[in-house]
Amino acid sequence: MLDQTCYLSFERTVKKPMTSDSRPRSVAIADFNRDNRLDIVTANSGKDNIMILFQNTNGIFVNETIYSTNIGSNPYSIAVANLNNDQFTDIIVANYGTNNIGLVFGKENGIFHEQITLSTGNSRPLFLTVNDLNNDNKQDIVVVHYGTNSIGIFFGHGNGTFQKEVFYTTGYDSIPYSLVIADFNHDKYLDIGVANYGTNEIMIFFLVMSMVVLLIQQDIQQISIHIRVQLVQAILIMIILRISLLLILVQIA
Ligand SMILES: [Ca+2]
Ligand SMILES: [Ca+2]
Ligand SMILES: [Ca+2]
Ligand SMILES: [Ca+2]
Repeated sequence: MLDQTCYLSFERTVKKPMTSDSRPRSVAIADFNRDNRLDIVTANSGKDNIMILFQNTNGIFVNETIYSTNIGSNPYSIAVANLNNDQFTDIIVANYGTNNIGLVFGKENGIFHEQITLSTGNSRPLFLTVNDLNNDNKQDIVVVHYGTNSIGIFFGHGNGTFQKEVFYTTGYDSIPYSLVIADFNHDKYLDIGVANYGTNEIMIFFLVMSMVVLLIQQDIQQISIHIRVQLVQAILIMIILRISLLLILVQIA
């Protein structure tokens, strides 16, 4: 019988020195110049910029290019996605210091436009991720607001523009730090799990029929009970919506 155990072995590459005091806080990967080799982008909180490192044929990261996220921006979190459905990957960055989300659109292979921004008020955006939450094949940006104890969603139009941010509170003193997106209850709608540093809890927002429904979840082992309660609520909402629609139709008729 064959031994099917896999053994992983990692070899450290040559250390890539970054600019001193760059204070990288977040990293993402994509093939920005479309040469079939993954490249790296970092959010340099100490230098108020993002830096792209392109991987060469030897697996070494070279030719760094820098794009400013503006003075005092303190970029803390970074993600990559194609926001406007062209052939170029775009970069999305949470600018903690200037309370906005920076959008850096790809212009041609490995070259980007200057950053444009979406304001998040005075919320201190600490973390972000990108996904299609409402299943319309248009990427949405989900942000953790450290300063206002909330998360926010910018629903995308698919052309690089976004709806006004929608906020959902994570509770008094919750101090959210991070989030993850997955379909926790297997209902084909993506859900959001938030790490609340201040209140020592994981909070899950279940998405139901394109509406975000809140669930506070303090004991991981009780999750299945909460999901059942949530599903009953979702079914009730659907019934109420259908009855309302029927009443409106009857009145029109
Ligand atoms: Ca590349
Ligand atoms: Ca793009
Ligand atoms: Ca979407
Ligand atoms: Ca779900």
